[in-house]
Amino acid sequence: MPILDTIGAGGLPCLDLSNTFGTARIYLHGAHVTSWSPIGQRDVLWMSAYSHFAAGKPIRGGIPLCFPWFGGHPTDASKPAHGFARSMAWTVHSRSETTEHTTVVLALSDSAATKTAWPHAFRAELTLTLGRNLQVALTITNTDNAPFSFTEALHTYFGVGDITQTTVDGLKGAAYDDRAGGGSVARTDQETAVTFAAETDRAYVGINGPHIISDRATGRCIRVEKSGAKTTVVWNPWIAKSAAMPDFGNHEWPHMVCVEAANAFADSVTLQPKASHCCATTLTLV
Ligand code: TA6
Repeated sequence: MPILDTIGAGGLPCLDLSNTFGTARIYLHGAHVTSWSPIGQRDVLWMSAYSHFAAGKPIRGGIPLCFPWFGGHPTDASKPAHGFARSMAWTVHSRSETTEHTTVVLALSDSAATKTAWPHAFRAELTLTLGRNLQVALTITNTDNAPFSFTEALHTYFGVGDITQTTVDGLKGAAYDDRAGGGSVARTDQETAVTFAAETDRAYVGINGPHIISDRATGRCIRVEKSGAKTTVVWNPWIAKSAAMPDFGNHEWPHMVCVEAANAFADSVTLQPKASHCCATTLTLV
């Protein structure tokens, strides 16, 4: 089954994967997965109709890669939110196909440009595997001669019929940082499942999942599994925050939810020289 080199939106190069289980698209820009459609199903991932597709700008939707920091830069607000990995050109490292999986690996290494933002030598590999489910894995290797620490996320946007009829489970009893409205309030999740009635921006640390997204408006359920990811972030911008984003349509917020496999806040990762760490998520339509 083919892995086709093609030109996507904005004239950006991408790879289109297809096999008996479905199709997926990944852009070399940001190693950004923008589409996953299991056979006979509509896309599981959400994309804004207003997304940029341009060098240096992140794509809005799909699976943005947040690295080497999650959220705002810890000390320098002039640096890009969620790090630089999602706005840089990656290269194709390898492709492979079996009867069960179609796999591509994209790579990004340190450069003069990355070192101005983050003074460390690293190699990042993004492995996309299309099979009965979708697996996305971000492996970071310390190629420097001193330890470094980073935070990261596979910032997955899921398409839903109506956020007000959508729930996310697997978080009951867990502590989280309520970041809605730009705040930071420590809370404990008392709900059987997260429901949405306003801007929702929650970071749960030390949580393994899995999580089920139940989209009652369409009857769809998506299982989100994580490995090497101790943080789960749940986000919907709601009305005001989405209206403030030029690459996010004013009427798009009811149709998406982010459930992110991450290592952020207290879950930051420290790597010794030559060590590697893999943060992965497996998405399954159930
Ligand atoms: O993961 C949730 C979050 O950190 C929100 O606070 C919001 O900023 C979102 O990421 C999107 O960030 P972006 O830089 O892609 O607009």
